[in-house]
Amino acid sequence: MDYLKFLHAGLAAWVKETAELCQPDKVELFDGEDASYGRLCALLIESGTFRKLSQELRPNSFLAESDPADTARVEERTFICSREKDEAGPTNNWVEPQTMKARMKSLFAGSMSGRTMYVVPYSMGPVGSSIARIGVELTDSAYVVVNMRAMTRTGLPVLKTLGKSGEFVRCLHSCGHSEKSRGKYDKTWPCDPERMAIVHFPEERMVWSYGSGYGGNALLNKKCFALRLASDRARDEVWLAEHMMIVGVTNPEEKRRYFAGAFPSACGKTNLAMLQSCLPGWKVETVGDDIAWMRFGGDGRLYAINAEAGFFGVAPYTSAKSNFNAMRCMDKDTIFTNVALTPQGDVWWEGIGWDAPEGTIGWDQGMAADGQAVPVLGQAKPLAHPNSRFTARASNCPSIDANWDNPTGVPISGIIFGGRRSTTVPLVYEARSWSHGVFVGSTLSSETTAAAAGQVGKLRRDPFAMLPFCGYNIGDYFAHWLSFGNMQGLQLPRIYQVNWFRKGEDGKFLWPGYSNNLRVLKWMFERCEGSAGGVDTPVGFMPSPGDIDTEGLGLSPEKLEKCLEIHKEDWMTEVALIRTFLLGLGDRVPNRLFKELAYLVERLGPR
Ligand code: SAT
Ligand code: MN
Repeated sequence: MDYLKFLHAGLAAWVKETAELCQPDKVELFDGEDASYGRLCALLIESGTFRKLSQELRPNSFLAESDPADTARVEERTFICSREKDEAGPTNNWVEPQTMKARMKSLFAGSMSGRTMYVVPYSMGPVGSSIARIGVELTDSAYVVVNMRAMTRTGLPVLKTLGKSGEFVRCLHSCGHSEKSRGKYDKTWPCDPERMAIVHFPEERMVWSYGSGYGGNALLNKKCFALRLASDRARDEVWLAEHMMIVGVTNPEEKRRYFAGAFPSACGKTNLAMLQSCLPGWKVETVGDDIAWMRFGGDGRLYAINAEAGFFGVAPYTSAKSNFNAMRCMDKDTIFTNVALTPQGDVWWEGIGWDAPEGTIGWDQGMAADGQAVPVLGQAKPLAHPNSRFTARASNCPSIDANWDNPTGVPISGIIFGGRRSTTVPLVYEARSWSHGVFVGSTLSSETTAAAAGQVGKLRRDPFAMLPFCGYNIGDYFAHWLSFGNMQGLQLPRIYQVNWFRKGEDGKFLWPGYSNNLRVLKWMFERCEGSAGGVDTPVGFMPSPGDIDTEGLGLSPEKLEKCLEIHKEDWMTEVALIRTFLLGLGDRVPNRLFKELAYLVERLGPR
C-alpha cells in the first residue's frame, strides 16, 4: 500500500483512516490485472461463495449464491443525506448527515475484522474522457471487486489518471457481520440484513454502504455514484447523468444515428440496447444498457458515454428470443448470481428457452459445503431467483458498437421514454418541443409485472426511470432538464415516447415487439433525417400507419391502427392521474410542466 502515498496523498490518508475504523486484517490494492482477478476468483471458490461452471460449457465463468436475505436493492434503506432535507426532496429518504455519520461509524467500527479491505480505483466512462469520472471503492467483499472488474474500468491506469491530486468519489462498503448467525451463509455471503444502510453524502461526494453484498447496494459505482451522486453533480455542472441505454442505428446508406432511452424496470431496456435487426440493410449496435452520461459539445450536439464497461442484467426470461446478443455476452467470462445450476455444471433460469435438465438445483439449495444439495424440480418456487443476475463484459457483446469506448462519446439524435402500458399510450409519438419532451419524461409510467414485488398490473409513475436514482430534489431535476430548452446554440435531440405493450380487446399484445421494435426506431431515424411523415395529434407527432415499415411483418392494418389509436377519454383519465402525481411532488415542480399539461388538455379539446 505504501506507494499509494506517492500517488495520491488524499487517497492514502482516506485508506488509512478507513482501515483504522473498520479494522481489516489486510489492505490490498486491486490493480485490475487478469492475474489478480483470477486470484480473487480462486479465493471466492475456496470460501464457497463461487462455484466454477463447466469450462467447456461456460469458460471462465462462475456461479455465486447470496444469502436469501440479501438479493436486491433496498430502497427503504437508501438515504440521501444532503445538508438540507429539501435538497433530497420528496422522493428520497433523508437523515441529517452528522446523525447518519455517527450511526454508520458505529456499524463500520471493526466491521472488516477477519477480512481483507480491497482498494478498487475505477473510472466511470473511458479512462481520460472529459465526461468520465473517477471513483475509489474500499470494500471487504472480493465478490464486489470481481464484479467491478467487469462493470467498470479498474486498476492502475485509473490510478495513473487520478495522479497525485485528482478528484475522486469516495465509496466505502462493508458487508458487515450479522448479529444473528445465518448458518452456511456466514462464510459464503457475509451480510447484516437487519442493519443494512446505503447512504449518500452528495456535498462530500461520498457513499457509505453497510450490510449488503448485492448489486447496487454494494457495487457503489453503479446506482450510487453513476446516478445518485452524478445526477446531483451534473445539475451543478450542466450535464446529464441518466438511467438510459444507448443504441446505434445504421441505415442501408451507412448513416448512423444514436438514441438514448429511459425505461422503468421490466420494460426491456437491455433488450432494446441489444436489438437484432429485422430489416435488410439496417444495423443496430449497443453502446450501453443502463447508464448514460451526456454533455453538450462545442458543436451544440449532445454526446453520451456509457458510464459502465459491462452488463449487470436480470437473468430470468433472457433467452435467444428476447435477447440473442445478451445470451452471447454470457457465453464466457461471466459471473452469475442466484441462478440455478444444472448437473452438467451450466446455468439455468426460468424463461431461458429450454427445460431444466433433471437434477437442476435451485439457487438457494445448491451450494452447501456439505454437498447436501436437494434438487427442487417440480416445486412451485422458481429455481432462479427473480432478481438473479449475470455480470458480463461489454467487450464480449457481439453487437457492441465501434464507438462504445470512444472518449468523445456518441452524438445523440433522439431520446426515448418507454413504459409498459396496456392501454392509452400509443406505440410511438414524438414530443412537440423540448419542454413537452421533458413533460413526457417526468410523467413516465409503467404497469408492474410479476417480476417485481407488489400488485401486478398497477400503474406506477417513474419519472425518467429515475425515481429511486435521482440524488436530489426531483422538482429541481425537472427544472434542470427544462433549462437546456432555453440555451442558445444547442442541437437538442428529439424526444419520443414508445409503448411496446399495448393490448387489444382479447388481452393480447398488439405489437409483436422484440426485433420488430427496430421498425419504430426506423421511423424515429427518418424523422431525424426529415424524411418521415408525422401526423399532428393532441399527444404529439405520430406516424400514420403507412409511415411504419411493416414489410414482412404480417401485422394486420387494423392491429397497427389500434397500436396508434388515441382515445380521448383514456387521455382525460391520464391527465387527471398526471396532475395528481405532479402535485404530489412538492412545490419545486416547475410551473412549465403544469403548462404542458394544460396545453395537452387544450389540444384534447372540449369534453
Ligand atoms: O442492483 S442494481 O441496482 O445494480 C440493478 C437494479 O436494481 O436495477
Ligand atoms: Mn438500471
